Amino acid sequence: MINDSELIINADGSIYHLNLKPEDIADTIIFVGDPDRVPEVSKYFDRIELRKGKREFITHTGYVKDKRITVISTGIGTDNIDIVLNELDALVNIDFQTRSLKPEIKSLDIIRIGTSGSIQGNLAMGTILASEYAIGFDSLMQYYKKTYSTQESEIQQAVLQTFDDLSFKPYIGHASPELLKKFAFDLPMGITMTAPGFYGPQGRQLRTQNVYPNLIRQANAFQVNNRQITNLEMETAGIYALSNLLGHHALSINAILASRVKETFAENPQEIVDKAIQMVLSRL
Ligand code: R1P
Repeated sequence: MINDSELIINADGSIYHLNLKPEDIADTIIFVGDPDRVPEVSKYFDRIELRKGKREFITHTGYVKDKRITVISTGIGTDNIDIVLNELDALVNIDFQTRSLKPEIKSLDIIRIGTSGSIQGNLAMGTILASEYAIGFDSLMQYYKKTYSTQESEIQQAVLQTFDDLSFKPYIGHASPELLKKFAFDLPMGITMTAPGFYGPQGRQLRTQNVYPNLIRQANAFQVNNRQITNLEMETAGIYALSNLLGHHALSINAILASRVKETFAENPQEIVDKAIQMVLSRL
């Protein structure tokens, strides 16, 4: 039995931060960072049955044709991903009446539609890219026991060689092969770097002096098994690594809005994100 302080259930039977009850979510869940992007996704639903929210976690559940689907905003960063992933997992895999694990563990399909910056000069602005792997430069997975596949271990070793001045060890996560096949069969794929902040942790210096001023150059030069780090954002590694751990299927789709190599930003960011949203919804 899981106690009251480990699994916090609100008076109405909803889970602590997400404010959702088990019946409020579908088995396929779209993650977006920005709460304002939730209605940008659900406006394409044929029917919306539920709108709820608390803090940065806004949720709409509805139908695209006869497919039930949930879209939820995670806010920024893997600290939020820790909350969203664990609470969604609890909603499907813990019986809230008995506070014990359900006999059969359910796997959710999780698809992030996010915005991201390019790390490679040949990755054009406006590209919709799928993350095959992600590297977490944040500390989330320092707190969880995780085993790695051979490929993930190779990526982690290569990271430690290229980013040879780091005082910490980045972690690795992978996309669901099934979701890659279903949603990203014709998309460019890459390795996504996940940072725990937008400025120093992404190599930006406005009025600061950074400990790792070469992050972008190192990321640009990184190579392993003919793969490169393609892009940089703030959630994918946490989503992948926690989903890998909990047995959920995850895929991150990145709308490339900035180039950290060419030092430019998109003129039509909304259009690019909308293209990614429509593409994902058309493949449900
Ligand atoms: C930073 O501006 C935010 O934008 C990106 C980053 O991952 C970070 O969350 O993604 P979203 O647009 O999905 O929030």
